[in-house]
Amino acid sequence: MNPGVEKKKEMFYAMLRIRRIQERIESCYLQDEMKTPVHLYIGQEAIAVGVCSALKKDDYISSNHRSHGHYLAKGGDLRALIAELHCKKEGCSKGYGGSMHLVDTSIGHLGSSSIVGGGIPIGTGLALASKMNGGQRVSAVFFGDGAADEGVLYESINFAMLKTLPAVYILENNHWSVCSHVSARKAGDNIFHQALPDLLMSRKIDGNNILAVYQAALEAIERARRGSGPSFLECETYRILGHAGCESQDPEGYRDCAEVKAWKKKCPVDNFREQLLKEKTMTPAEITAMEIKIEIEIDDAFAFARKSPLPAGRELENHLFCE
Ligand SMILES: Cc1ncc(C[n+]2csc(CCOP(=O)(O)OP(=O)(O)O)c2C)c(N)n1
Repeated sequence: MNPGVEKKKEMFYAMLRIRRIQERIESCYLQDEMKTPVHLYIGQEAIAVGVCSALKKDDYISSNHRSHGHYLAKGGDLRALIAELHCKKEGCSKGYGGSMHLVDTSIGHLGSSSIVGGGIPIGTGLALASKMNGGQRVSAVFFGDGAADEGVLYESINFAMLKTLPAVYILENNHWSVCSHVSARKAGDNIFHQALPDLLMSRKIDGNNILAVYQAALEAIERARRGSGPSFLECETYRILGHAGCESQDPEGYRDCAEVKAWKKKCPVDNFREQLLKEKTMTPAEITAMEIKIEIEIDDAFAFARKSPLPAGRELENHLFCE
C-alpha cells in the first residue's frame, strides 16, 4: 500500500526530527553535560521510522544500544529522552539508564539493552506474551549485524517459528560492529533468507529507502497480526558517524573514506526530501517550517533537561529487585 500524502509528510518529519536531534546531541557531547555514552543513529533513520509508522501505538518494540531512533519513532517523549541523557530524574528511565537503557511502557517500548543481542529474547518474550493474550499486539525487535552473530538470535527465531509468534525481527545491517566489518564475521548471506516461507517471511531491503522499509514492515506486521507467524527483515544501511560518542572520538582508519562518502550520498533523509519535493508532495516552505518547529522543540528539551534535578542519592536504592 502506497502511503498517502499526509503519511509521507509524517514519515519525513519523523526522520528529519531524529536526524536533527542526533546532530544536536553530537554537537554538544564534548561539553560533558550528558554523562552517558551515546550511539548515534544518523544514517539509519528510515528503518526506525519505516517500521514504527506501520505499527500501532500498543504494539511492542525492543531495542539496542543505538536506541534513540527507535524510542522517538515509536512516540517516546523528547524531553524525557534528553533528560535521560543528562542522567536526570525526569528522564525516561528516571536517570538510572542513560542512552542505552531507554524505556516507555506507555508506548509499548519495553526497553533497550546495552547487551548486544539482549533485546532479541526480550522482544521474543513480548511476542509470546502477546500470543498468550490473543495475539493482537505485534513485537518489533530491532538489532544490528553484530547482534546477528549471537546464538540467541537463532534460538529466538526458531522459537518464534515453532510457536508462530507475532514477531518481526529487524536486522539493521550497517556493515560494522564497532571496528569489525560484516565480511570478517559472516560467511555469505544470512541463513534466514533460505527459511521456508510459511515458517518465516524473509526480505532483504534497502534500509535507506523509507518507503521500501514501510512496505515490508506493513506486510510483516499484517502477517503477524493474522496469526501467520514471524518475519525477518534485513535492512541494509550504514552508520554515518563513529560507533559511539561524537565524530572526533571515532578512531580513524578502520573504514575506507570512499565507503563513508558513497553511503553519505545514499542519505535516507536527503533522498526522501528530494523525492517529496520532486513529486510536489511538499514545498520548500513546508520543509523550512518543519525545520524551525524541530529546532524549537530541541531547544526546549535541552533546557528542560538542564533544569531537571539529579536523582537524590538515596533514590539509588529504589526500583531494585531483591529477594
Ligand atoms: C554481549 C556483548 N558483547 C559485546 C559488547 C560490546 N559492544 C557494544 S556495541 C557492539 C557492536 C554491536 O554491533 P551491532 O549489533 O552491529 O550494532 P551497531 O553498533 O552497528 O548499531 C559491541 C561489540 C556488548 N555490549 N555486549
